[in-house]
Amino acid sequence: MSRIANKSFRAKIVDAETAASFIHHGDTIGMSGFTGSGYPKAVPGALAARIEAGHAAGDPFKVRVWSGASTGPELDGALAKADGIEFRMPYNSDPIARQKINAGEMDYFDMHLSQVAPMAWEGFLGPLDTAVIEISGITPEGDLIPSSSVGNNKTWLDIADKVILEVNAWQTPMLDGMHDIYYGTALPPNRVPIPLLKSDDRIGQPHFRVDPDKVVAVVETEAPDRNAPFSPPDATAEAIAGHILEFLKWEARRAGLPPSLLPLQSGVGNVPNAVMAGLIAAPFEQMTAFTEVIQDGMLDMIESGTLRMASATAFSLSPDRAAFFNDNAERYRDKLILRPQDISNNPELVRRLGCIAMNGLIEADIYGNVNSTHIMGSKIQNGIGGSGDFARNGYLSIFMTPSTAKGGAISAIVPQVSHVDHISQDVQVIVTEQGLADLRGLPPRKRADLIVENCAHPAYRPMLQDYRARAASASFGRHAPSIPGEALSWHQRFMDTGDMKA
Ligand code: 0RQ
Repeated sequence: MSRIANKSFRAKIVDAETAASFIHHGDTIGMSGFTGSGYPKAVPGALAARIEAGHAAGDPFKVRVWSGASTGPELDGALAKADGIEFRMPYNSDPIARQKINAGEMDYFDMHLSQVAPMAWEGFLGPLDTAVIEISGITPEGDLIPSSSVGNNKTWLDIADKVILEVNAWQTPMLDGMHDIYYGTALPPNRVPIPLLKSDDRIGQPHFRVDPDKVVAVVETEAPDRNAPFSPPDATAEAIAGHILEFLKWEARRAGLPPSLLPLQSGVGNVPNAVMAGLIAAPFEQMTAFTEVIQDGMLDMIESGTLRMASATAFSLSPDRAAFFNDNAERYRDKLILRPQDISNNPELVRRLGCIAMNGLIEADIYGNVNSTHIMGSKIQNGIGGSGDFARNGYLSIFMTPSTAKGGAISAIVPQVSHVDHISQDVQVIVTEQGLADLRGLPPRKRADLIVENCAHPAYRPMLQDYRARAASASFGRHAPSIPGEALSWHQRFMDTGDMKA
């Protein structure tokens, strides 16, 4: 049965090539997609082919691409490979796009994910020519049933001049009803409180509205999301998860938190997934998540009954779990809510609910500043994503990492971070497989004591102790002692020799 229940939209069905012909050099395109789910799968490839043909004919064809967060190889990968992206925002994990950005061939604007939609509305980012949005169906009334991610789709549909829809029949029809699209946002000075008091509150409607006159093409697809497998937790991930669970149990007793704790936010990746796995056995019950992405670990927590419900903006599942979800979506219908990312990550809501934010990091310094994005200070890995939205505003902000990278050649704890995403005031707890540092209420030198003793790898701990001892007497000031000429020398040494120790 067709997913397009509206006659006038059915009349707009075309192939991907025809749809892509509506996009021109210099256009800005608002793509759907968030952490590899719900991104358009056909039009970007057809656009990449058009761009390649244009380049072959000497035509300088490039577009500006906005999205929710990361997408998939059929979108960022295909367009980057075709040298078709002039500018990209706000989050990317595609390896080809990453290589072009780091080669200085593609502009990239990395920003907090909750701020993208408001900033687009405010007009700072310029006009949006075309929205290309994956949906899972169209109702008889012409409303759009969202797909496996919501991201910025509501905003792109509202502000774009033209709209291209991809209706993906691979997505389970059971998604219908899981979304909560809030249409109450306004710009200052007309903003009002967002009426959400609990993770499971529904404050919007299940479908997107779209002005049918703007819809220039509808493309039918049947293709899976980019679902990446998680590696089973290794000893490092299990140790990190263990420290966090002990800490959460202690914190729950100390602060008299309820058995359901507080709403969880968990970043993407193997380690946060391992923490979720660990929570299944923890003595918490009826927990909720108010987070960005629903990953395998959260589905497992729901299956086990530990997690009552999860609110997010997207799925980020392994292929096995995605297939399982598609086959069993019915039983998750009252347990999952997908919202626009300006709501799922909204600082007002994160602060009100008191989320427990748990995110990965690239490196942290002895004072607790965190670098989540740039390797050696200059090479972007992914982007800040939603980590800042949650870290600054949560009840607790936990950052986790293995204590070393690149087989031990890099320490994740350094004298000074080579790039700052999260200032020390936004970083309350740092965890490695070595241990956990609860930094709340501590001045810089005491923070450094804990981070070096509890989190640094033994191979680097004496080097950090030596740096601190010398900084204690050589520093210009004694509040947060440092030796500026030496603070980044570890990074320079790695770039020169391939090892921070050598
Ligand atoms: O590179 O694959 O080339 O070896 O960085 O590191 O260990 O695989 O860790 O996948 O958990 O990612 C911070 C990037 C961690 C992620 C970050 C190298 C390492 C490897 C990846 P290789 P791992 P993870 C919600 C929250 C920002 C967004 C965010 C991230 C690669 O967590 O993107 O939090 N966070 N969003 O070798 C040099 C170091 C390194 C290092 C790791 N100290 N120096 N290289 N690497 N540490 C989700 C969203 O917002 C969508």
